Amino acid sequence: MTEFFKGIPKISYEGPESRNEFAFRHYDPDALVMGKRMEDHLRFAVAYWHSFAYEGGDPFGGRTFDRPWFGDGMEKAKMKADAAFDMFDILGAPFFCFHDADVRPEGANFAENKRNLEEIVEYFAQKMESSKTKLLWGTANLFGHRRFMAGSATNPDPDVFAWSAATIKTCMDATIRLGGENYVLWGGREGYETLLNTDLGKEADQAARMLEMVVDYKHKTGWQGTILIEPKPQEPTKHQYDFDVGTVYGFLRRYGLETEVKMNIEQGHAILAGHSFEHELAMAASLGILGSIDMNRNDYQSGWDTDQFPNAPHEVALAYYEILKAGGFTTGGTNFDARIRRQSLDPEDLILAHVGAMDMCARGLKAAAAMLADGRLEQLRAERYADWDRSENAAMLRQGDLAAIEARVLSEDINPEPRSGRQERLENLVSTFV
Ligand code: 3MF
Ligand code: MG
Repeated sequence: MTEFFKGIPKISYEGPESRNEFAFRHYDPDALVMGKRMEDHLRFAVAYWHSFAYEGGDPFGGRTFDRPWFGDGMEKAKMKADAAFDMFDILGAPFFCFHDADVRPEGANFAENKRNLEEIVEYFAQKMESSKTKLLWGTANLFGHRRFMAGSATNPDPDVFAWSAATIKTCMDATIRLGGENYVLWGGREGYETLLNTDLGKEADQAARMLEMVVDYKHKTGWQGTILIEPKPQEPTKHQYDFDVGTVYGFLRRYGLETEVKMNIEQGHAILAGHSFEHELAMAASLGILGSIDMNRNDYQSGWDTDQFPNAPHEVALAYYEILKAGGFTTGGTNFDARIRRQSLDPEDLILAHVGAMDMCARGLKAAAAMLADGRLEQLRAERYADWDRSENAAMLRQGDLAAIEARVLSEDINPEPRSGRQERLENLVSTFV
């Protein structure tokens, strides 16, 4: 146990009446929801970068946090890992996620980066032997260092493509070594600042080749994990190619990769793309590519990707409703891609941010499960399309053609009468569960 979280008790479930802020009021890991443990439904993961690498800076100000592990070198990296696993243990977090740059010291060249990553990964492996916390997914930071400023896979410079491909290999190796269940690709620099210097077709082909190599490497290693793309419409780029679920699916179909890749969908990214979180989840589910989520929230006034912890019960309930309706997570889970505010300086702030978010998600899960069990929402949705089950209408969709349909509309004098969409009644129904 490091000193940093000294005195903070392990968080346990005390129920909704508890007034102890260091306790779960809704997240009871062993409680059964739809016959499955809450912990196994939600599969919470701590984002290493936000909780242990983030120093508190924003575009207008630098570090505000004091952490003993801040600094260079392997000893600091190991101290950071010690503190991280202390927090995982306090929270009872089943998973964590990380980028290479979050856990290893930056080397002078690729070889040193590789050596540093392999050394710290072995340290993680040792710690994981005596911890319940597993790896949900690993990923490469191909956006922070200046070498990636014009992209990684989509970079006009082939040497950056090579460096990125080599880095992805080391991060996939790390993910596999630590038993990770997924590998994520967020293309933060895979986009453009201006079309004036961009060849969209060439960059798409480069991005596709990189993804094909990732899929090929997965099969070569025999790893059974899931490859996930995390969409985001912009920020830091003016336009990011993986704009949203629909755009990524079109890209996957264009290159024949739609059965090899699923989505890691982030609440804040969906909002930035002009969608609701549940829209992106429902879209991914309808396309068969729903994989995992980055759970957080944006500040609706600033419009930025503020990566705050979720605190809107309605939004969280509708998100888990789509996830449960799709059958729940398999290899995916709920990664808190969220950070405390730069004024939240104390160790307790980091713990309690996660306690509140885990409880919020547990509330959402319970509400979603109750809505699904009640069944009225799905029944009313099905009723709205019921006429399509009539034989003549099913036949029209299956084998009709315009001339035959025209003849039918004329002969049967079809003259459709609009019916209510009942939106407010459905919203009222949802509100009774949240
Ligand atoms: C940026 C993000 C990223 C991704 C991470 C893993 C730094 O808005 O959401 O967090 O989640 O790179 O893909
Ligand atoms: Mg994210």
